[in-house]
This record gives sequence, C-alpha cells and structure tokens, in this order.
Amino acid sequence: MKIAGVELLRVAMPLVAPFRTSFGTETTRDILLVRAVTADAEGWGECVAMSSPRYSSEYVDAAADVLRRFLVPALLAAEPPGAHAVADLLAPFKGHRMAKAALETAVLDAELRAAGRSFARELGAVRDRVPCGVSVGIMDSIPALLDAVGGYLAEGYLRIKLKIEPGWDVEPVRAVRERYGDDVLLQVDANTAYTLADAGQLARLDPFDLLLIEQPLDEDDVLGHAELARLVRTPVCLDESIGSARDAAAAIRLGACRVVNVKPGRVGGYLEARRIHDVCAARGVAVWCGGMLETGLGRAANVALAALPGFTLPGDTSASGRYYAADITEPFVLDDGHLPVPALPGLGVAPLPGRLAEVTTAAEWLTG
Ligand code: NPQ
Ligand code: MG
Repeated sequence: MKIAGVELLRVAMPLVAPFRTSFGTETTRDILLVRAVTADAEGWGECVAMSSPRYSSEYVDAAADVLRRFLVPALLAAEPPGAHAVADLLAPFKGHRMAKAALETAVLDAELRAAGRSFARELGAVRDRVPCGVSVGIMDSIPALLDAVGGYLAEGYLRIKLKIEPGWDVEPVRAVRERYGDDVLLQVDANTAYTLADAGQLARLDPFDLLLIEQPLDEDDVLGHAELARLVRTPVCLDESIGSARDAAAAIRLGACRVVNVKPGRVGGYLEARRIHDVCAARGVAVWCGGMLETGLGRAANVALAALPGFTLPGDTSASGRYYAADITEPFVLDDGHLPVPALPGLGVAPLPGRLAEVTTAAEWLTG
C-alpha cells in the first residue's frame, strides 16, 4: 500500500456548553486530525487526546509530535500491505495509543474507501442503527443538572451517564431518580476521582439501581477495582485502566470489572477495540462504546463499532449536537434515541470543506 503523504490538521471546535468532569472543565475541543493520502483515496483519523494530560498521559501536542517525528516517518518508509499491518509497524514505539489509533484509522479509511467497503462491514457490525446514551457533566447545582437531564431525555437519549466526583455523587443520583423515575437507564463515571477508602461512600449508590460505576479508582489500580467490586453492588466498569485486549482479559480474570467501556483511541485503534469486544464477549462481559467528544469523523467510526453484537449497552455515541452547534461533517442526528450506522465506503462521512477550513488552526503535510 503506497501512502503518498500524511497531513496533520489542528482544529478548534467550540462546545455548545462547558463540559465539567472530575479532572476539569472544557469549553473548546482542540483536535488533531490525520489525513492519509494514497493514489486511490484519502482517509481520515481523529486523535482523541485532550489539550492537557488529564484524562490520560496523552495530550494533543505530544500526539502531533510523536506522529511527526516517529509514527508517520515509520509508516511512509515501510509501505505496509494494508491497515491491518500498521499496529505491528508502530509497536516499537512505546505508548501513544491515541496517536497510533488516529494514524491507523486514517490508513484504514483510505483502504476501505478505495475498496468500497464500510467500517461497519469491516469491523463486523450486525445492526444498522445503535441506541445512544449521553454523558452529563458536573453542574453547579442540582436544579441545573435536572434541567440538563430532562432536556436530554426529551431529545430521546436512552441512557444517562452522570459525571461524579467526591461531593457530587449520591445527591445528584438521588435527585435524578426522584425526578425521572426508576426506569431511566442510569450510570455514573468518576474518571478516577476516588480511592478504596471511599468504598463506603460509593456503596451508598447501591440503592439506586445504576447500570454501572465507571472508573472510580486510579488508572493503575486494577487490583483496587477488584477489591471495590466486592464492597459495592453496582457493577464496576473500567475505562482508563483498559489500554489493550490483554488488559481487558487480565482485569476480567482479576474480577476488577463486569463491564468495559471500549474507546478506540484509548486502546490504539478500531482493530484492537474489536479484539477487546471479542475478549469480553467470550467471557460474558458487556461492553459499550465510549466517547471523547469526537467530531463526525470519529463519531462515524464509533457508531460502526457500537453496531457489533457484543455492544449490549447504549454508548456515549451521542448526536453531534450534544457537543457542537456545527460539526465538520454532516451532523449525526438522533432518531428515536438511535444513530444510523454509516453504510457508505470507509467512515461513510467526510469533512465539509468550508466548515473544516473555518475551524482549522494549523496544517502540515508530511511526505517520505
Ligand atoms: C469518559 N468522555 O468517558 C470521557 C471523558 C472525557 C463523554 O464522558 C475533552 C476531550 C473533554 C475529551 C471530557 C465522556 C473531555 C474528554 C471528558 C473526555 O471518561
Ligand atoms: Mg469514562
């Protein structure tokens, strides 16, 4: 597979509202896009790293640097037979899974567009639409939270995820249950904000019949999650702790999680994400597709992944409008709580040139 060159683009996307998590508040999404150009097609990959290393150790300037200096030169020098060879080619460079994922996705998109095959078909999707949940940030007050949740339920979202942190956990959950009832599919995400010493406080969530509690403890603390899982009734779900299919198998064996949030960027790409799906399915562990405030490009691939058979819980695959007033692709719009799985070749969507130009802040073209 001859890759003529790779373009790195930086785009700045204003969020419709600030998004607060236990690790900080974001108002603008600073995104790195990767465009791989071959003789037959161009392909797109979206790097999900944030501007600062708060979700994980990766951040967008580091991703751009490692792509520019190491990953793209290795790819251009090697002429791999196809996208399935890219991960092995990049494996000598440690870590940087979000950067690797973006590059592999761009190459895979180019390959699939040229072959006329969709991501959904390539990954093994079995549905043509996926049920969608929404992630709701930490708010300044309970009334503000109830307004936000009510708005999302009215839009049709089929599952609500509340971001939590110490001081914002039992009361918001209780308030949502009291206002919107026990039938709402409800879960929480702590983004590592607790320690095992907080097990008693987290057990106070038990009566609210949550689907899961996501990543309560440190990324490195898989054993701690196994301990916690014995102290709380709510199923423990891992996000930040799972960087590979091997990590998933180990966490499951340890009893650290009954559910896994699959984020392709976090695990080095869609092909490794599919392997996590397979590992979890073989062990009866439910998976769902996470989100990193992607544009329509990343969202398209996430929706394709979420259509695999083991994705039995609604994902954070929200509509474009959850985050962006104007997406860089045709927007994903919720229909009866679902998003359509793109069926056209590759990602099935492409940047709208005018819109992309409006939000692009920098671009560099890399050749071999
Ligand atoms: C999670 N995502 O599941 C993440 C974390 C997260 C949808 O809850 C800018 C870029 C802000 C990426 C905030 C959701 C972000 C971000 C939160 C990711 O843990
Ligand atoms: Mg999470």
